[in-house]
Amino acid sequence: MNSPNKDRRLIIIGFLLLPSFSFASPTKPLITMWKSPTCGCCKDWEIYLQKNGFNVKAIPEGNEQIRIKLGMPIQYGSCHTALVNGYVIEGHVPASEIKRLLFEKPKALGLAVPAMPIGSPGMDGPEYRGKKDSYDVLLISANGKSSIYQSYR
Ligand SMILES: [Cu+2]
Repeated sequence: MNSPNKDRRLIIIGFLLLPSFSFASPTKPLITMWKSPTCGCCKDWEIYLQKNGFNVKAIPEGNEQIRIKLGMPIQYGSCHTALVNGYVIEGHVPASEIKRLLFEKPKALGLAVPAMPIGSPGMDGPEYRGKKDSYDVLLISANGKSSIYQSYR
């Protein structure tokens, strides 16, 4: 017959082991984003990323300085700039292309959706009444050239 002390020990060991099982699931990639503190569509993109498998750290200090620092050319500029696993992500880039980038690991600076196309993630709130602009997700190379990574039209 088990002693109550031994039962208690087994329960404690069980609880100690539990967290290791939950840690076994793949961890979410951390994406750090710089945005203006008053940018609503930036906040919507942040929430969208959290819902789509990312840990998001938002830095509300604006994105113009960091965009220059990270080497993202101004012609691809948008309202927020982010960094994930060493890649620069400019603007309202869909989560699926960020995941594809992290999977394929191309030699590149990162991805950009220039300006703020209506219908892109974070630019798709009720105020836009389902309107969708065509836009391209651009792969930006280290020398600043771009190629189409994915078209949405
Ligand atoms: Cu925006």
